[in-house]
Amino acid sequence: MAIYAIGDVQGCYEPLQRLIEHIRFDAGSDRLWFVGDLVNRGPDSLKVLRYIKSLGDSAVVVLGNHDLFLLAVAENITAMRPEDTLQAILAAPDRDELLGWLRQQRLLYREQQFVLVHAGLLPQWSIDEAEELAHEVETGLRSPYYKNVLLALYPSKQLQWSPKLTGPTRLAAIIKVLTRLRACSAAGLMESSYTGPPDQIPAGFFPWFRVPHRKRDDTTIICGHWASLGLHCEEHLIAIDSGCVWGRQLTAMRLEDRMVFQVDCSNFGCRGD
Ligand SMILES: [Mn+2]
Repeated sequence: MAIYAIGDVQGCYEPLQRLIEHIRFDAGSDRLWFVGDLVNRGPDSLKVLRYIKSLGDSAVVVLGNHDLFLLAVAENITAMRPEDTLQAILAAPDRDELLGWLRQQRLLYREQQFVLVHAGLLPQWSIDEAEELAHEVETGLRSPYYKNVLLALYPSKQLQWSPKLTGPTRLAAIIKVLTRLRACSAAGLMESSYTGPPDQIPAGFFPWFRVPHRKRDDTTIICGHWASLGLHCEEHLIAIDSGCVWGRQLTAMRLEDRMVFQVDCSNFGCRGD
C-alpha cells in the first residue's frame, strides 16, 4: 500500500491518466492525495472531477482556489473570465452530484506526520490551530448556509485573517489563506497579488514557509498552488505544483520514500494561458 501526493491537475485529464499508469496505481490498496485545484484552465475539468469522485475512499482531496471558484460560479456569486474552462461541468447532467461532492471535501487533511493543504499556512498558526480553522470552514461549506461563505469570499481583495473575525467573513479569510497563500509578512499579513517565483517577492514579504519564527513542528506540509515555485522539497515541506496546466509536468510523490513520478504535459493542450 502506497500513498501518492498529486499536484494541481486543473482539468488536465490525459496527463492525470498517464500519471496514474506511470505509478501503477492500485485502487485496491494505494491512495491518492490531491492538493486541490482539480479543475479549471485545462481542457477536461468535467472528466477529472468525475474520475476523482469515482475513486471514492482511494482519493483524499483538499480544495483549491479554482475548486471554490467553481462552487461560486455555479451559484452565480462570481462570473467566469475568458480563460476559465468550467462550462462543461455547469452544463453536465450530473452537475449537482459533482458540485455536492466537491463541497464535502476538506480544506486540510492530516495523517501521520503529514498535512495536506492547497496553498499554505500562516506563520502564526500551529498545525493544531490550522486544523481547527480548516474544520470550521468544512462545517460551513457542508451546511445549508454555504452560499454565505462563498459570498464573503468574492471579492476577497481586502480580506486578511484576524482571530477576531466572526461569521462568513471569518470562514472566507481562512479559505483565502489555505487556498491562496504564497507570500506573507513576518506578522502574517498576506500579500495576495504576488504569483512570481520566491526569490522575487516584494520587500518585507517572505514565502510563507520561510517566515522567520513561524510556528512549526515535525509535520511535513504537502501543498501545491505555486506553479512558479515548482516542485520544491525541503525539510518538512513538499510543494508539488509543477505547472501541468502551463505545459510543464504533473507530479506525484510517493510519500513513503519521496520517490517523484512525473509526466510531461507539453503535448496535451493544457495551457494555463
Ligand atoms: Mn491554486
